[in-house]
Amino acid sequence: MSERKFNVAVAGATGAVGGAMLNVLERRDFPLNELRLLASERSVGKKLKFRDSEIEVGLLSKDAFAGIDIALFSAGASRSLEFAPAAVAAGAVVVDNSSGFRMDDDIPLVVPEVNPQAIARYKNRGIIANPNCSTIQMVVALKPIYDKVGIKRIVVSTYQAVSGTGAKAIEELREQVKAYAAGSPLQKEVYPHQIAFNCLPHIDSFLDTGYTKEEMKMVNETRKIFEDPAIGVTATAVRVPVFYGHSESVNIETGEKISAAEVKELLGAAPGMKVVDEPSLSIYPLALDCEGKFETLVGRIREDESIDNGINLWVVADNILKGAALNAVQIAEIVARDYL
Ligand code: NAP
Ligand code: 3JM
Repeated sequence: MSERKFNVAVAGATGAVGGAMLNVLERRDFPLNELRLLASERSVGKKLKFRDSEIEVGLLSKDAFAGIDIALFSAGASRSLEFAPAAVAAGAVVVDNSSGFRMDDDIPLVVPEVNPQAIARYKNRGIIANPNCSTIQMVVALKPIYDKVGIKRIVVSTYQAVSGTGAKAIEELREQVKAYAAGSPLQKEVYPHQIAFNCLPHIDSFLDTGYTKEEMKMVNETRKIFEDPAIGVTATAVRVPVFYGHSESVNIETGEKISAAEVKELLGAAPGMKVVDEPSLSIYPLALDCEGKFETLVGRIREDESIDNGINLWVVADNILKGAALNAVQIAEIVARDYL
């Protein structure tokens, strides 16, 4: 490891993902020289804790990136589209958490456990895209199976935590639960329906096909990451009243037969994965158990007896960590180690 230290900017530092980025940079001891925190004018002057000090938040603007080596963006897609090119022009490599650039042909879409080689293509435009949270944890779990026997089709249903919508949604669930317990009327602003004690089959906006954009992110991003346009993917994305941790029921049709025992062994040895699968002891991955963890948890591994070559999995990860901040910092670590 070289001795070099890097100047890193976090755009969206005051948000749910931005806060987790600070936490991950600290936990992984990223080789930092300067850490620059950026957000909207609402937050300018606010101080955020990092290691033993406090860092003042500056304004996200086109001239905020002078001297920055790596810029981590999590301030929404429109801010990425507006400010990431300016960060690149100032000499930074951008790791973008939004959907703004993910499907651009000349921008790599990267999960380090799955396609780290794609990072080299950042030189096209200076930007590397981080996939959607639901895609990341699914492809981490599927990669070893894909490499061993191929995957023809994926049917996935998600159970997604409110933290995926941001800081305001975390507050909305907390307030609704409190109001319910107090017998007061429940207020809703972030979601179109009450989220407490409910499940909403609606994440991001609806398309004319009847699918949501969130569902199509899983379809299109999975094909791009596996570089396999032929893989069939169909998704149903559901918001559930959980604070942290997305859970997914994943059904796959493989190219060749593979047993549940073989899948368990493969995934047990896979990077970034932890098998949690002792159903007779009521042990399986739980959203509550993944909070704060870097690993993607997998369990309920079993054969789908309704088809010749089918497997069912239950995949759980901290959506703010592996689904966003951790994945972005892992990419930044590779950029710093291998490319700068
Ligand atoms: P959040 O808690 O609502 O935070 C939003 C952040 O963006 C805050 O720091 C906010 O600053 C900043 N921001 C908003 N409008 C801005 C503006 N006009 N100029 C400058 N900064 C602005 O949301 P979050 O959950 O952290 O998510 C942030 C973004 O990350 C999402 O919009 C999404 O694109 C991406 N994301 C990706 C994944 C993934 O799956 N990879 C998951 C979640 C989120 P203020 O505090 O000053 O308002
Ligand atoms: C996760 O631009 C925005 O308002 C951001 C919406 C958003 C996204 C997105 O589309 O970038 C919120 C939460 C994501 C995502 O990861 O795709």
